[in-house]
Amino acid sequence: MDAGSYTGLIERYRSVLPLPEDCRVISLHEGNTPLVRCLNLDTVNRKEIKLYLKLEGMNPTGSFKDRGMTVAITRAVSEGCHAVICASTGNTSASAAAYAARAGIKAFVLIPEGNIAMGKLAQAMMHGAIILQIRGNFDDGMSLVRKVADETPVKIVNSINPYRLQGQKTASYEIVEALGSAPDFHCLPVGNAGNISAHWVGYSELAAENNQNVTQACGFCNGDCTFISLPKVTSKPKMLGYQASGAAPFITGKVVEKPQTVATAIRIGNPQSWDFAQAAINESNGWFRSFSDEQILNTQKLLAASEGIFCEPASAASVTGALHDIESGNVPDGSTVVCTLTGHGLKDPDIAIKQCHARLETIDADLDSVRRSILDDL
Ligand code: AN7
Repeated sequence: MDAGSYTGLIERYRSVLPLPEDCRVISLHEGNTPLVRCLNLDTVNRKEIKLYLKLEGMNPTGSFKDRGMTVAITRAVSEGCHAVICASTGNTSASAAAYAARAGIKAFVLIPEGNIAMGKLAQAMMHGAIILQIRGNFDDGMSLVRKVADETPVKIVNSINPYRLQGQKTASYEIVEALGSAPDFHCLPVGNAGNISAHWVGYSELAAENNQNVTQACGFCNGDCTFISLPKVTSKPKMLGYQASGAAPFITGKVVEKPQTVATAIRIGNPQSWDFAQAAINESNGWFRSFSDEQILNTQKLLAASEGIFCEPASAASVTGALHDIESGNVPDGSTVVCTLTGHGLKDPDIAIKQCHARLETIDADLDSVRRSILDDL
């Protein structure tokens, strides 16, 4: 470990991660992401809600996937794997490609042709993944990956790989450490349903009776203080999962054959972690809800314009849902709420520019024109 600096979530949370002690850690110093309080949203202030945004877009490849990928790739390498594979709506492929590059192994990624955000495609290409664009959607890709991994020596790094969820649970640990307790509500966008399941694992571990035995490698020092203990947690949040209306199997109660949404990250009709996610909702007394693309994009813009925080469309589903449930009183006044912003806004510049009506004014390059424009707008 580098003296005095954070070196990634495996070093920090080693004692609660299922990895061999002597394994070579594949890390890009993921995790330790900001938890930022909203200051300017009317609904939130009126109802005296403490709303925090967990900025998972600040991970090395710009999404929460890095938490799971560091553990899955570290584990795969420790088992002697030379190649990994995933189906992806984009972020998993970007993360798998980056961590495979770091490890010096091959990554095969299956992505739906024409339905992945430009930034994510650029990442998979730059990191040297072998990219298979399929004439089909994520769910088609997922079922192909399951089949091909049975007959070829490639390790699946989708969230059906249990090490992915183990890594992703560390987001809950960070939130509890930052707040000193669990929030009352935790809101997430739901696609394949791995992340909401992983968060519930994390909160449940922290609230388990024997959690005083859980100690953490601190990650911030060079041996003087190797372990810190976690806050004693007595409660767990209600988990709220939000989907796009055109890709909402948890709302319709059955697989959606042709999922459609502008939030391509969550354009998934057959979530692989269906049962885990449903259990998280049931056990926590939470709920699922869905919102239109228009509502999701409006929230994306609202966050960017009023809080200075730019997330990708799928991520905005969490705040869309939170604001709805706060306004309608399902989330009581005064509650502490965490929304996960799963991916960075820069992942998908096309959608941002297309939906945003910001004025782009072209003027002559002279002082008069600039001055006139400023005075017009002051
Ligand atoms: C930004 O990359 O499934 O419910 O293949 O990229 O755990 O699937 C991405 C999912 C939310 C949904 N927000 O999380 C993939 C992929 C963003 C995402 C989700 C995804 P899960």
